[in-house]
Amino acid sequence: MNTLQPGSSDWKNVAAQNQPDSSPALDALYQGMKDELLVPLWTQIGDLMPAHPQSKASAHLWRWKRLVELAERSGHLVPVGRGGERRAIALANPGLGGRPYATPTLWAAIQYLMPGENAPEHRHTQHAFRFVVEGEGVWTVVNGDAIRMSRGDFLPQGGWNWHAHHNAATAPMAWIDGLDIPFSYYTESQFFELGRESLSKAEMGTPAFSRSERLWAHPGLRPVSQMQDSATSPLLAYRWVDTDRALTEQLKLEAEGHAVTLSPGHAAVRYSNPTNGCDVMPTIRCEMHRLASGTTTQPRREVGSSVYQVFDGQGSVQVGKERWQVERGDMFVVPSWRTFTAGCNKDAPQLDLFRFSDTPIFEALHAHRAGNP
Ligand code: 1HN
Repeated sequence: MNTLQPGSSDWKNVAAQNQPDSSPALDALYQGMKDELLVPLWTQIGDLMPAHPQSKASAHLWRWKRLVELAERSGHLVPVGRGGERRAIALANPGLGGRPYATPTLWAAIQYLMPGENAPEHRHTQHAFRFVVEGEGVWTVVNGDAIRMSRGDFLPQGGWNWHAHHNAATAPMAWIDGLDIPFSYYTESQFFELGRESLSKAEMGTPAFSRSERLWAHPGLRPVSQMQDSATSPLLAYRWVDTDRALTEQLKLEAEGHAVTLSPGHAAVRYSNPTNGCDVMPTIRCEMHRLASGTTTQPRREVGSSVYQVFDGQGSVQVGKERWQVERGDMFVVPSWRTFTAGCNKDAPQLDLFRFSDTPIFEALHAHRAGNP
């Protein structure tokens, strides 16, 4: 008897329906399929077509203190240069079989450079960005344009651009890298080339602002010589002073009675490509969220995965059934369709959360769903 209504997706009850009784003939049939590398749909449909995303990735938290400590030890023990290319240490989600993947689509790592060190030039089709939670002194050089990296700065770096890094300071520096490596890996779409081992003296300079910022970092003003839209942002650094001011003004406007926040006390900005207003890269969305003291976000779930880094403050976050107290630098993963809520502690002035996600992939494919559960 069929007790299930149209619209139901309860495989547990329905999967046993209309299955043949076991018999030697049936066993022989299934063995015959196995020998020919064939699989019948009727024994597997519940796994192939779950009612909603069932992520293999876990909600997991990495403490910044531990990341920095291990990066520092690597700085003393492991040279950086051609071959290994980068002193980057990846978050390996415990649900993803030990691969260096934070989520099924996203790579996240802490990278570390000692004073005077250079990471050699190369390029890859994977899109990347750097985000700086503390420190300064490193310049990343993209197509010969040296870009300063300081606390709170966000530096997108679209695929297939040459890039190298150099630490011009007297102290080590750490930052985080985000890339779409797992996405490129599973879709087998990646290319890579080595560049020069060392840059010219001019490229090793330490300008306060890159050529890209001098051309593009003027709000609402586009160089008229640059009317061709680009899939990745030509602006290669989004500075903390600007991000901070945008968030501060959103909360001030809210206090003045204007409905500009996502929910009470929850301001957010998305880093966007000044040529088309879209995400800074075709595969990765990056945002900064600020929660006012004592406020909480609306619970939310969506298709696709995110990685967060606490930029500042203290708060509590809940991902599905997991709940953590978090502080500066801590990183955590929100798997696809897992309900996420964050709150700023009452005794903290605010909680700033940097977030990156694979949402643009699903939006481009019309496969994105989101909601308040
Ligand atoms: C890479 O080129 C960087 O340029 C960071 O800093 C992380 C992970 C895998 C492959 C290349 C960088 C990377 C990477």
